[in-house]
Amino acid sequence: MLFKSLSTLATAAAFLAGVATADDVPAIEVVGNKFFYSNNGSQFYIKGVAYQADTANDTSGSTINDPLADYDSCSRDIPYLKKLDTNVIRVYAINTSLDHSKCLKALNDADIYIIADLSAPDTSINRDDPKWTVDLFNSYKTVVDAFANYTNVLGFFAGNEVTNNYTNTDASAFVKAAIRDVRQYISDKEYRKIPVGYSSNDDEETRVKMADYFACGDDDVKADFYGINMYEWCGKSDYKTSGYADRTAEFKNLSIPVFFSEYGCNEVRPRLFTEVQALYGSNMTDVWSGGIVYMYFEETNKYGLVSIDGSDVKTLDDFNNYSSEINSISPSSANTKSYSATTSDVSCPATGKYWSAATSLPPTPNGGLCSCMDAASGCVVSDDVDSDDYQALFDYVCGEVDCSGITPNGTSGEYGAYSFCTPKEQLAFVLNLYYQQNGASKSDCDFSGSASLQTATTQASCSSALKEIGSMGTNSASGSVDLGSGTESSTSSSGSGSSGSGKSSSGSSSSSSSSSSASSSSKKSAANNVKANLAQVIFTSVISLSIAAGVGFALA
Ligand SMILES: *[C@@H]1O[C@H](CO)[C@@H](O)[C@H](O)[C@H]1NC(C)=O
Ligand SMILES: *[C@@H]1O[C@H](CO)[C@@H](O)[C@H](O)[C@H]1NC(C)=O
Ligand SMILES: *[C@@H]1O[C@H](CO)[C@@H](O)[C@H](O)[C@H]1NC(C)=O
Ligand SMILES: *[C@@H]1O[C@H](CO)[C@@H](O)[C@H](O)[C@H]1NC(C)=O
Ligand SMILES: *[C@@H]1O[C@H](CO)[C@@H](O)[C@H](O)[C@H]1NC(C)=O
Ligand SMILES: *[C@@H]1O[C@H](CO)[C@@H](O)[C@H](O)[C@H]1NC(C)=O
Ligand SMILES: *[C@@H]1O[C@H](CO)[C@@H](O)[C@H](O)[C@H]1NC(C)=O
Ligand SMILES: *[C@@H]1O[C@H](CO)[C@@H](O)[C@H](O)[C@H]1NC(C)=O
Ligand SMILES: CC(=O)N[C@H]1CO[C@H](CO)[C@@H](O)[C@@H]1O
Repeated sequence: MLFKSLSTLATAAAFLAGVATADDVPAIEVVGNKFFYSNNGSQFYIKGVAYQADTANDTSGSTINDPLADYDSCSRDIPYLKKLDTNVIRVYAINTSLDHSKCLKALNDADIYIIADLSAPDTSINRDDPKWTVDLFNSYKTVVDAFANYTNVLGFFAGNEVTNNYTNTDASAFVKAAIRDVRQYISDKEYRKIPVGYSSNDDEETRVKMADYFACGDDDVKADFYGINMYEWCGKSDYKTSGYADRTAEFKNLSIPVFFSEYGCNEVRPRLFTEVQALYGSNMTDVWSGGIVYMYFEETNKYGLVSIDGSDVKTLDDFNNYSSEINSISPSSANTKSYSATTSDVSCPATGKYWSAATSLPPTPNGGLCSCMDAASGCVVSDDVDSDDYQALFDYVCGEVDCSGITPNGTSGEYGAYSFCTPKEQLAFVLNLYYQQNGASKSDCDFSGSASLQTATTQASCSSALKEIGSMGTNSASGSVDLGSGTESSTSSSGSGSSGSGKSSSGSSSSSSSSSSASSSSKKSAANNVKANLAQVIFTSVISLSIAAGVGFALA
C-alpha cells in the first residue's frame, strides 16, 4: 500500500507539473517524412478513423457536437475502434469551453492518438475571403491550450480543404501563416513540439503544387505534415487503375510525412477496403504514413462504419470489411536509429495559371498593434453602429481612400499592416484616413452619424511601430517594439478621449517591458514584409503625401 500511495503521489506530482506520466502513451514525433514513437524510435503508421458525428450539419452558427466532450459516447465507442486496430482518430471541431479530459484519458489508455482540426465552422479561414486575424489566431490557440498537455495528441490540422481548386489558391498563404504562427505559439508556451499540418482535397490541377507549397521554405514556415483527402479507389480497384500509383510517384519527393487524412470511396457499397493492402504495402509505405478512414458514424452521406442508437452500436458491412483488411496488414517498420531522411526539401511551386499563392505570408496577428492604431485614430466608428452595417461603410470609404492598409492579398504577397485587426478597428483606420485626408474638420468624421471623433492617443510603446507602418498602413513594424502578446486588446485602448490630451502618455517613461515577445521568426517575416511592401509603400506615399497633409495619426 505504501508503494501504491507513493506511486500515486508521483503520478499526481507529474500530472500537476504537466509532465508525461508512466501511464501516458509516448508522444509521436516527426523525422524526415515519417512518424516515430518517441520512446523507442519505431515507425508509427496512422491506422485512423474519422470520429465526429454531424459534421455535415456544421454550418456557421450551429452548435458543435464535440466528440471528445461526451464520455458516455467516447467510452462506448473505444472498444469498437480497438476492433479496427485504430491508433488515431481525427476530430473536426472542438468546443474549447467543454472538458475533454475524460475522453482524452480513456483514449490514451486505449493507445489511441488524436489529430484535431484547429478550426470550427465559425472560426476558419474562408477561401472566398481569406484572412489570418487576431480573433482566429486566438481561437486556434485555445484549442492548442486545451490539448497540449496530452501526449496522445499526435498533431493539429490548421485547415481542411481551404483552397479547393486553382481559383482560390491564394487562401493557402493564410493557412500557411496559421501553421507558422501556431508552431511558434507552441514553442513560445514551451509545450511539447506538437506537429501542425494541413489536410487538403484531391484536386487534379492543384494537388502537387499545394503539397509542395506547404512543404517548402525555411523550417519555421514549413508544415510538419501533410494530409490529402483521398477518394480515388472505388470498389474492386487496384494500385494502378485507382490512381494510387500515380499519386505515390507525385508525392515521393515530399520531405515531410504525408498520409490520407480521409479515405474510403463509397461509390460501390458495401465498401470493400481492398485499398488497405496497397496503402500499408511496400509500394506505398516509403512515401505514405497510413490513413484515416472516413468515418465512424453512419449518417445520410453513407460513409459510416457503425450506426448508433442511443447506447447501442451496430456494426455495418463496411465495419466488417475494413476490420478484416486492417487487421491483416504488417507494414515494414523503419527505426530512427537507422533511418536517415532521404528526401531533400522541395522547392516552392512556381506561380502560374494553376498556382498563385505568394510565398510571402501574411504577418503574425498582433492585437496590441491594432489597439495602438485604434487609440491613435481621431475618427472612429460610432459605438451604436450595428456590425451588420460595417460593410456598407467599408464599401463607401474604400471608394474614397486607399484601403491597402487593411487589405491582405495572398496572390501579390502584400498585406496591409492592419489586415489582421477586427472590422471595428479597421473601420477606425479607414474612417480616420478619410478624415485626415479631407482636412480633419468635424464634418469629415460624420458619415450620417456612423462615425465620431475621439481624442487620439499614442502610448509610448506604440509610437515607433505606428511610425514605421506609416499613415497608409502599408509598411510593417519591425519586431523591435513590444506590442504585447497579440491577445486581444492587451494594451489598454484608452479609446474615448481619456482626459490627458492628444499626446498623452508619450512622455511617461512607462515604456512597457522591452523584452520583445515578438519571436525571432516573426521578426524575420516582418522584415521580409517590409521589403516586399517597400515598393508599394513608396508608390502609395508619393500619391498620398500630396493628399494627406501631414501624418494622419497622433504620433508621439
Ligand atoms: C497543462 O499543464 C500546465 C502545467 O502544469 C498547467 O498549468 C495547465 O493548467 C494544464 N492545462 C490543462 C488544459 O490541463
Ligand atoms: C515501441 O513503443 C510502442 C509504444 O509503446 C510499441 O507499441 C511498439 O511495439 C514498440 N516497438 C518495438 C519495436 O518494441
Ligand atoms: C444533421 O442532419 C441530418 C440530415 O439532415 C439530420 O438527420 C440530423 O438530425 C442532423 N443532426 C443534428 C444534430 O442536427
Ligand atoms: C460550447 O459549449 C458551451 C457550453 O456548453 C455552449 O454554451 C456553446 O454554445 C458551445 N458552442 C458551440 C459553438 O457549440
Ligand atoms: C472552385 O471552387 C469554388 C468553391 O467551391 C467553386 O465555386 C468553383 O466553381 C470552383 N471552380 C472551378 C474552376 O472548379
Ligand atoms: C522528384 O525529384 C526528382 C529529383 O530531383 C525529380 O527528377 C522529379 O521530377 C521529382 N518528382 C516530382 C513529382 O516532383
Ligand atoms: C504493387 O505494385 C505492383 C505493380 O504495379 C502491383 O502489381 C501490385 O498489385 C501492387 N501491390 C499492392 C498490394 O497493391
Ligand atoms: C491581389 O494582387 C493581384 C496580383 O498583384 C491582383 O491581380 C489582384 O487583383 C489583387 N487582389 C485584390 C483582391 O486586390
Ligand atoms: C472483401 C470483403 O471482406 N468483402 C465482404 C464485404 O462485406 C460483404 C457484405 O457483408 C461481404 O459479402 C463481402 O465478402
